[in-house]
Amino acid sequence: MKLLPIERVSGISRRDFEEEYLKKNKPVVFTDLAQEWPATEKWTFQWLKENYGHLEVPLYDNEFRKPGKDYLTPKIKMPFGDYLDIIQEGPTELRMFLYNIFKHAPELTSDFSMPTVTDGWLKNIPMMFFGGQGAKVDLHYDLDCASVFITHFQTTKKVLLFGPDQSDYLYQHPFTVQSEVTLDAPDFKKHPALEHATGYDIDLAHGETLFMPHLWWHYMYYTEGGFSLSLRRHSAYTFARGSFNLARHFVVDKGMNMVLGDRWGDIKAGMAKKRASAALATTS
Ligand SMILES: O=C(O)CCC(=O)C(=O)O
Ligand SMILES: [Fe+2]
Repeated sequence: MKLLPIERVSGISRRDFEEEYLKKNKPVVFTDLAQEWPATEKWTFQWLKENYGHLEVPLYDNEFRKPGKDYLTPKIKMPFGDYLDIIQEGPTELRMFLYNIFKHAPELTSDFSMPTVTDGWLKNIPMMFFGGQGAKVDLHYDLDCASVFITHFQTTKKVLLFGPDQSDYLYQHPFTVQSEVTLDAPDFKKHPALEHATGYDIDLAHGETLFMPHLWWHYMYYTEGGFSLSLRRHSAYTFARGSFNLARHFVVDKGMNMVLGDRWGDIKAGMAKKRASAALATTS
C-alpha cells in the first residue's frame, strides 16, 4: 500500500481551486478556509457543553456495520454534555456520526459560512462528527456521492483517502459504499490486493479543511478526541448518482440484512474477494 502526502494550500483563488483540484478530482487541504469563521475560536468542548450539553445525541461504536438486524443503528443515546466529557477524558470508540445538530441548534450555522472557492453547496445539511481518541471510521465513500469539505477543530484527526479507481484493491462490498479492509491493522494475507492500492494520507489539524472529491474512499482515525464540520457540494451528476446509491442502500442492502443477516455479509465478502483477485491478476 502506498500513501502519498496531500498538498496544503492557502489564499487560493476560486479559479485555481476549480481548475487544479475540483475539476481534476484531486484532494487538497486548505489551511485558511476557516480562518475567519467564528467557529474556529468559539467552538471549544467547554462552550459546546455549556450551551448544548442537554441535547440527547445518538452514538455509534465500531460495531455498527456488523451484518444483521442492527446494521447501521446507533448503539446508545446520552446527553451531549456527558459524551463531550467522555471524549475529553481518554480513549473511546464512541462516535457521533451523521447527527444534524443544526436542526436542534440552528444558531450554530452563523458561526461558519459556505466557502467561496466554488458553489453548488447543499446549505441545509451541514453535519458535525465527533469522536474520542482511538475512534475510527472504517473505509467507505459517502452514500450521497457529494464532494465534501471537512474542517477539523481543536485536535488532530488522521485521514486516509483513495480514489474511486482503487475500489477493486479495497475489497468493496457490492451494493454498499463500504470496504472490507481494516486500515488501522491492515491484513495483507487476507487482503493481498490491498498491497497494490495507492492513496493519500493527512493529519488534519485544528482549523484545516480537507476537500474530498465525490466518490473518494476515506478512513478516519481520531488521534485525539475532537470534532469536524462537513459541508457538502453537489453537481447534477453527483446528485443523480447519490440518489441511485440511496435507493440501492435502502432497498437492496438494508433489505438483505433483514432477510439474510450474517449470510448477506458473507455473500458480499465473497463477491469483494472475487473482484480483488481479478484486479490482482491484471496487475503486474
Ligand atoms: O469523521 C467522521 O467521524 C466521519 C466523517 C465522514 O465520514 C464524512 O465526513 O464523510
Ligand atoms: Fe464519510
